[in-house]
Amino acid sequence: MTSYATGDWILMSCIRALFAFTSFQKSFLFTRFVSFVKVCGWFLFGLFVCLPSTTWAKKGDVRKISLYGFARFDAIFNDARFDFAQFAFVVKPRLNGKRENELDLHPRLSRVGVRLWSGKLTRDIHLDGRVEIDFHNGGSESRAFLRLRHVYGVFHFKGLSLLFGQTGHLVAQLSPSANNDTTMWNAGNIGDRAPQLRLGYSFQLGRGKLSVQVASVMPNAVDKKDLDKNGTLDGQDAASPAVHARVGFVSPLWTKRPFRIAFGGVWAREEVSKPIAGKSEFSSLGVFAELDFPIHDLVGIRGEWFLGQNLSDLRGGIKQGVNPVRGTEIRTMGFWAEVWGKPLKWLTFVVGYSQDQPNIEDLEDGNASLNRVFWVSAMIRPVPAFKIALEYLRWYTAYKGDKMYDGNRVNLHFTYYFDWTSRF
Ligand SMILES: [Ca+2]
Ligand SMILES: [Ca+2]
Ligand SMILES: [Ca+2]
Repeated sequence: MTSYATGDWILMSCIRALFAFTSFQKSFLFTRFVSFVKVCGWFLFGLFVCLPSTTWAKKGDVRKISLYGFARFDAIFNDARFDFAQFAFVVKPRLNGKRENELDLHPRLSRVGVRLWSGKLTRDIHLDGRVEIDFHNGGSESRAFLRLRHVYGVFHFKGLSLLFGQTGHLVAQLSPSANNDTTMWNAGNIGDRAPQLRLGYSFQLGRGKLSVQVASVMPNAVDKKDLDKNGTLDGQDAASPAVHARVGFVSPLWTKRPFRIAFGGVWAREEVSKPIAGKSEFSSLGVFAELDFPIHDLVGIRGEWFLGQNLSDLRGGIKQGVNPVRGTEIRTMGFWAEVWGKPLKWLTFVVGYSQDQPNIEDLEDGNASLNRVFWVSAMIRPVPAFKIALEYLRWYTAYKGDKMYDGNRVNLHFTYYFDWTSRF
């Protein structure tokens, strides 16, 4: 305050000295003029003081931003009753033997994302990140709620990386091209999204790159499992994170698209305070494989395979992790595979098959014992900004002690893409 008063006195004296022998000093405008000069003077002084520190603060500031996403509209027709008409996981048993039709129109998969790249924090460390949302989180059909898909930052230090936030599960990262909503989850495709802390190291191996990663993942982020209904997720109750590990290899081939193979494993514990059929602890275990093999620029195959027990939190086992009647984990195995063809630059065809088949001995009558989907899709993208796609899915769900039910699902969707990048 003292330095402000001294500075103010010096400024005032200078102004008075400047106009000491003029009549302007006596005019009514002089006070206003002095106030104006004072404000400008202090503003410039503040700028002068702050500018060097602002320059220092720029270390690690965002240097590049990309705003991306799309507006999308889906029209879906089902000729049988699914668990959800909009986002199907299983075909439901027929009510009174009746086959029912369903129709759904929605824009919920529309997406907005921001990618951020920061300047170097030190000579070797830099930071980047991402926030991405869509609108598939409930609400009415005209007032959808936001859904957080990705929100994370990543430190990079030479080959090392540390990711903190939420993104896709570390294992089983591929997804089929059709059914972009439930992506054949619980029907052969495994791996969703969850909060996590992920450490990775990657290095050059021949012409390709090998990466080794391990992650501490929030358990029950997807299946919300609370078997004893005590209000605490059973993975939270166990007080240990799910551990995911993955080794992946990506290498250029004779094609534009790279070859990719990966193997992963998952381990997690769950605990209940009120025993379920005499058991208080459950474990989740799984092994995973991913393959993306472009045979030619015009054709390729992709797919995944998994085997494990209590995998409902990763979308395996047809939504079934633990059998609450017996207090035992449900074992399951599943896979998906698709062949894609791109005969023209703007045209892609896909044919695929997937299935998830829990061990029938681990199930009770009425539990889903097999969930399988066959799909064909055609995608037309005449310009990068626009895509129209038509998908046909033939779906089968079998129930123990009952029979297998089938359903046909047709999905037409339109997408307008945008992508804008700015550098500072
Ligand atoms: Ca997957
Ligand atoms: Ca619980
Ligand atoms: Ca506990």
